[in-house]
Amino acid sequence: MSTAGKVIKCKAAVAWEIKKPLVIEDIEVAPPKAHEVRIKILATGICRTDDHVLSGAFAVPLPMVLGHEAAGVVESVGEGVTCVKPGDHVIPLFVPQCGNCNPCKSTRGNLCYQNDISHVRGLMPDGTSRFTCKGKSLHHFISTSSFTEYTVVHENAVVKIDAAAPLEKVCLIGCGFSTGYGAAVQTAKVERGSTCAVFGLGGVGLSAVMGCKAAGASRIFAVDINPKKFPKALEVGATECVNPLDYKKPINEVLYDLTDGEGVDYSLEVIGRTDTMAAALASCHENYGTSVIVGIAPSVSEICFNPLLLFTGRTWKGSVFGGWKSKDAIPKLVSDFMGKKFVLDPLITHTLPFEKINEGFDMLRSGKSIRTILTF
Ligand code: COD
Ligand code: ZN
Repeated sequence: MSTAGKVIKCKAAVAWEIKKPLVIEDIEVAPPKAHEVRIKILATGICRTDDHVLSGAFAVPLPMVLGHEAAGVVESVGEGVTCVKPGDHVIPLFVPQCGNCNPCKSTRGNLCYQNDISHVRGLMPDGTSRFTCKGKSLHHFISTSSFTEYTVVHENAVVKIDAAAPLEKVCLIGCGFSTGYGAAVQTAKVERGSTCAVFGLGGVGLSAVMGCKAAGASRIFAVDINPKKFPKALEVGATECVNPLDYKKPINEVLYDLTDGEGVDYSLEVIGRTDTMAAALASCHENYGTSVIVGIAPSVSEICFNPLLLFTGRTWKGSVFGGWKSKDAIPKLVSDFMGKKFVLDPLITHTLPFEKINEGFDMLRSGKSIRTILTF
């Protein structure tokens, strides 16, 4: 029996409060309105950004259905939707691509004005929610919300992918892989033969290491305070691993020493801390080094740095979703994965049934996992 046009009752992991486990609840998912798409989620990864909400570092309105790194199949579409149809395999886009705003039209940016990241409203573009639980409306998370059996997204925030692609792997192209890999190849524009330092070796940082390698970097320093991350970093392309806790000197001085006083050509901060953002900047070449911020620091924080670091010529940039224009890039990245141009397996350390989502968060927090994929 078709569910199109009807409210679907299903399971979702609801974030009611910060610093509390998610609660698996029965929720109602309304049918998609005009220009919206309802998706049956089949696989979703747990990313640190989801945990930033639960820790309180990333302030958003609650209650909310989190999750933003996912893949699924279209269940039904609202009026006027032409980009996907029921049965299509899709990836939801946490950075939408409307195609009409200045960033979408410019070749220089990818942060579509339809995004719900810069000022999180936690609602569909029309200002309403499609989720309810126990009579209460639940917020959507950064245009996606994937910790649920069914979600509704705007047509600007979903893209069709190759139906042959394994959803439990390519869901990572919806965030972690593309964010890290793109930060290196697109935002930093790492050059062949250059030296790089990647701060933070989670799923996103390891993907940045892969990007540095693919761009032909000759030395890639993998920096983390958890040495258990090092074997994996070496496996995906790092040439040297550095634990800041092994040194008395600040890590930027250590990296200068390791590069004969030059500093690295490119540094990428993939942790989300202001101290490591400043250290990454100070680690790159004084005159032509480029440092890219990939992490988001806690909502209330500010950064203090010596302006001389920039005056002498360094470039400091930020990167959202690896600089990719999401609708254009994701199907191509999926094809590249199918064509074996890069691997995703090293990033996936655990697979769990959706109901065990809180165990997945515990493993991320304890540093045991890189990516846990939840299947439905
Ligand atoms: N020095 C060195 N390494 C550190 C330090 C430190 N002081 N503190 C923590 N680390 C290491 C941890 O041991 C860990 O290995 C790594 O840093 C972080 O990895 P994860 O697994 O916690 O995180 P990821 O890879 O899932 O996500 C990292 C982000 C920076 C992307 C995330 O934290 C973030 O800030 N996201 C917001 C930015 C963004 O683009 N969001 C949109 C969707 S992701
Ligand atoms: Zn993410």
